[in-house]
Amino acid sequence: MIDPDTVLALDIGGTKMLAALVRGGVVLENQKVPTPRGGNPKQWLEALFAAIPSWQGRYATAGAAVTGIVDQGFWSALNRNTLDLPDRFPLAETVARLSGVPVLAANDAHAAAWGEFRFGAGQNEDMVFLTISTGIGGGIVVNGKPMFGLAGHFGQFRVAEDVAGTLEDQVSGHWIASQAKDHQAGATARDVFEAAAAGKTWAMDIIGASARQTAQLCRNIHFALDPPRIVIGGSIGLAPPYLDTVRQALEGLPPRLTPKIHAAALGESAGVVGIADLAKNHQKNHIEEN
Ligand code: BMX
Repeated sequence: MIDPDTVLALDIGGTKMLAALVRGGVVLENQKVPTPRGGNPKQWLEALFAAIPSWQGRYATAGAAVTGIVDQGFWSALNRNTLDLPDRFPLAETVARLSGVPVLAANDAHAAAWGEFRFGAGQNEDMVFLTISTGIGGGIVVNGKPMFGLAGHFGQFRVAEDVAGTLEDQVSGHWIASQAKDHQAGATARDVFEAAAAGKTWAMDIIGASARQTAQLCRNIHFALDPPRIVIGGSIGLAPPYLDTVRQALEGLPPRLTPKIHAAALGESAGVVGIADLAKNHQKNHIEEN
């Protein structure tokens, strides 16, 4: 028996892929697999569906939240360093074929922003969401509505005319790992946080440099959008002592000019919870329109 309120939610990031059954903002079941470094999106999606065969027939709608830009259901990379995929992959059509139900596709940070707004740290108040993870993603909820398209892609900001690459290439998980190579060969961002927790100064310096850049980004967002709160999530954003370091970098500012930083409440479930709610409402509105 298909429960009309249960949604199959997928979240494909630069490092991991998550599938979940979501109902009313609650994750009923989930499966996590690493995002393959090779292959193509069709193979990644087939691998993800191969991990959830018993879920067929248990959901009425599907949502796909992915790293990259999503326009009318087509998926493209903005930064191939974060995830390399061909332009305009037919994401919604492919997930609809694999799932057998109607699908809504959106950017992963946009979905996570909506999840935190509706069920997490956002408390249904306008907000900006930042995920510091493989890349830097962002979502904006203004007048209670989510923004889509390129909006919120703060990781794609250019740092300066004479600095190649994007802001996320100087801040996020990939950058943190790259800075560690002279200290610990092959270190991942997680290894750097473990080294910092063990008191390694080189690791604490790398994390500090990244967090201070994020603090500057929050100041710029504050001047651009003046949001009541900036909710920060992501594998890097939520790893201690990242947020405390961001807050330290903002100390001493006049209160009105200080961004209000909140830790994301839903952790790695924000994307699947958000895309599930967006997909369910989209389907409901679609039915009401017809
Ligand atoms: C990049 C971009 C964004 C994404 C952000 C976080 C790509 C492939 N992705 O800025 O769309 O939201 O990374 O991605 O261009 P994540 O994989 O770290 O969640």
